[in-house]
Amino acid sequence: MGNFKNFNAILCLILICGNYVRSQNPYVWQPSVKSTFYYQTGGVLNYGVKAQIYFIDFLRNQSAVADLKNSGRRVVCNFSIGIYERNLADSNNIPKNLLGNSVPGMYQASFINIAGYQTSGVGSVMTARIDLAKQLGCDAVQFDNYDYYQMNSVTGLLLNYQIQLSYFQYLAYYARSQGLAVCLKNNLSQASDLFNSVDFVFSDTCDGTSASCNYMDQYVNNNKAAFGISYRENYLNYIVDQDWQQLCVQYILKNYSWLIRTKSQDGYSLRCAITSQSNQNIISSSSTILGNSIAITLFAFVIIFTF
Ligand SMILES: *[C@@H]1O[C@H](CO)[C@@H](O)[C@H](O)[C@H]1NC(C)=O
Ligand SMILES: *[C@@H]1O[C@H](CO)[C@@H](O)[C@H](O)[C@H]1NC(C)=O
Ligand SMILES: *[C@@H]1O[C@H](CO)[C@@H](O)[C@H](O)[C@H]1NC(C)=O
Ligand SMILES: CC(=O)N[C@H]1CO[C@H](CO)[C@@H](O)[C@@H]1O
Repeated sequence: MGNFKNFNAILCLILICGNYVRSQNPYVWQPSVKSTFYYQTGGVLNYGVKAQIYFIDFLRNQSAVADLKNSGRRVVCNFSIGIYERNLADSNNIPKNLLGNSVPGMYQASFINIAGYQTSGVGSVMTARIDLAKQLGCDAVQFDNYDYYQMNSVTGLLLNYQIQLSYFQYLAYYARSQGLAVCLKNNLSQASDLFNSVDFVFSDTCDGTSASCNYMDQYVNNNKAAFGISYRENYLNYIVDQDWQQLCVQYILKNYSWLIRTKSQDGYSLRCAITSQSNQNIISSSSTILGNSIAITLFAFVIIFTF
């Protein structure tokens, strides 16, 4: 009997059960580890990047989804679930009595009280956004700007770990039931608890030595892709200040998919990647902009990048 059970468990692993454990809908897309991606948070979308996956602000450029899909890209549709932004088509659907303080450094944005999301009206605004993402053809949703449970003095709200976790899980479950994959953005302190609720992970806050990056290891080790960005002050520093190369090597060895870019949306990004050249020890970093290429030797590796 014991053996029979084990046999079933093994069959289950080999066949489909992994998918059932992973999600409510076994047909959601899951990016493979080390997929190439491009991420742009504002400005005019750079449409010409050679990347398998685009992360975009889909509520502000809905036509981009179909255009990117038609060119063979996968599209991750990003939107805020924890802040109110005045200039969106559905902004007025968020009840004003749920707004906390203004978000420092963000134009006309306020924190939303997510406690009671199932009855307060916030949950339904967000599930409607998920419905729109599905209708437009997004492959995945990325929930942004919600990880504030340790910032009650800033938000003016009374949030806690459990409220935030349950809100995310509720929306993730809904997205997957609609056939969309779910990306966890930042907030890596809940990464373990959210592991079964999401399909891949993204961070632009863990940089280099930050211990929070290590939360991503659990994902890659279980075939869930980890994407990230490290920001550098300006483009020239890519060449002058070579610390990004060490970051690249570190992330390549961890099988993360990583970009180094400027904070301003000027389109310059470097991609950390392994070349498929004959020499497997060659590690290269290539920018998302095609053009001239330069090779730099770093340690035992050759770093190649183009811009
Ligand atoms: C996602 O949306 C939020 C809120 O609009 C924004 O701050 C962030 O930069 C966006 N990221 C992308 C990839 O569009
Ligand atoms: C919206 O996306 C299209 C690609 O579909 C792009 O050509 C256009 O520049 C984008 N608009 C903005 C404001 O980014
Ligand atoms: C990275 O992926 C390769 C297979 O592509 C694997 O052999 C290696 O162990 C992985 N490294 C880590 C740190 O997971
Ligand atoms: C608890 C925790 O680690 N929260 C972090 C979530 O991510 C944001 C960045 O998006 C950090 O500022 C928080 O410290």
